[in-house]
Amino acid sequence: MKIGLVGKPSSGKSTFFKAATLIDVKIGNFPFTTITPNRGFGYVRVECAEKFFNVKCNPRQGYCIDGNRFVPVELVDVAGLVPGAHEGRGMGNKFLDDLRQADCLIHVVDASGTTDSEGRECIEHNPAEDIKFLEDELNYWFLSIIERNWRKMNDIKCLAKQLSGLKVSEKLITGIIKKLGFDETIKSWDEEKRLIFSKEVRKQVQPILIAANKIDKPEAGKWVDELIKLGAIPCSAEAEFALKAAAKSNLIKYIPGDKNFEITGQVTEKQKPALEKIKIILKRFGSTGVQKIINESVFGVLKYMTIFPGGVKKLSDKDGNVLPDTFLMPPGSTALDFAYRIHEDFGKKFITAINVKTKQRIGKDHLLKEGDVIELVAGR
Ligand SMILES: Nc1nc2c(ncn2[C@@H]2O[C@H](COP(=O)(O)OP(=O)(O)OP(=O)(O)O)[C@@H](O)[C@H]2O)c(=O)[nH]1
Ligand SMILES: [Mg+2]
Repeated sequence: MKIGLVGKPSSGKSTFFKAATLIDVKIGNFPFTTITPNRGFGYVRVECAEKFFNVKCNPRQGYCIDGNRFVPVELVDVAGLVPGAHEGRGMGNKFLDDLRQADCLIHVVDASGTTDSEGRECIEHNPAEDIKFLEDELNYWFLSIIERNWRKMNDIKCLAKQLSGLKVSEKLITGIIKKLGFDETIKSWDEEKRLIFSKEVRKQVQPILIAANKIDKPEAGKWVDELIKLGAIPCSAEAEFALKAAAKSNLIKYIPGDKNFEITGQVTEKQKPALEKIKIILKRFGSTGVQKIINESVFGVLKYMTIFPGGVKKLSDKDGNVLPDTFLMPPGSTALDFAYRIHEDFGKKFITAINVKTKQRIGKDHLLKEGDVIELVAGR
């Protein structure tokens, strides 16, 4: 599972990345602070199966606080994109190749409207305008990949090969052609048709979720409601980072994604007003938004689910770690898919599986659901 952070310069992509991963990356109030991409792990927050079984888990990856399991997802933070990038403006869009493997994109928008379309400080810029331009640039990026070697592209098979780096299959292409009512002889498509096709491919392989960032700035008040209407989730990457840092120094107890925090340490006079300010944001928006956005990408947009391997007799591995693993599985995954995901041998030698929560036997075609704990029974 990989999520890409995109947006114009200075919208707060690296701050979002830092708040999610706690990796100390470069942040700056000038365009193109990030040039080479930052990669790291953020987390989705799910209900841990430890609650159901009344045990305490020992996660091998991620962590668990009070029954809230944090499951790693890879995040990639790239350079800022400006209007006309596909024609080489700004940093161009070649760096988007770093995002080829992303399953979903989070578009970080500066909801305060205090940076222009190129990321320079300004007084008033309507952030809703950024949504359209970014989609356009991404669509043109897809078009450029599709059009590479276009002259040699004879059929759907060739096209699928060209797009395999974007996880585009022949089946997906055929489905899109059917949906658009296009001719299967791709050679006959003119530029307009190629762009329409690119848009649809982009929408299906890299859906976008909009993060309306910097809601802690008073200027955001003017724009945030409109952005929410356009489907954005409000957030303050800066507030999320501040809370995580304070929690790390034992000043507060804060579970990422919560609507509140508790002061547990010696807060200085300087820290007090900053924490008070964050409290107001949490009260108004329900959370800092960062966790909500990562969860929404994985579970809302991509509709993935968290599955725990386990056993009816034993929930631990050979070293005694309780519920050590979690797997994020795509929608429509079956017990057999899960077996293959754990190990090819489990898939090949699948006999049956057991839903550990209900103790019911399930067949290979049984559809899994969020939070399932699955025991696999495989032959030798
Ligand atoms: N008030 C406030 N400022 C923020 C927030 N997120 C980012 N910023 C500020 O916005 C500026 C740009 O932040 P970056 O995270 O470097 O932005 P970026 O999108 O990675 O920028 P490029 O790498 O240049 O594309 C910095 O001055 C940050 O401190 C936020 O949630 N609230
Ligand atoms: Mg950056």
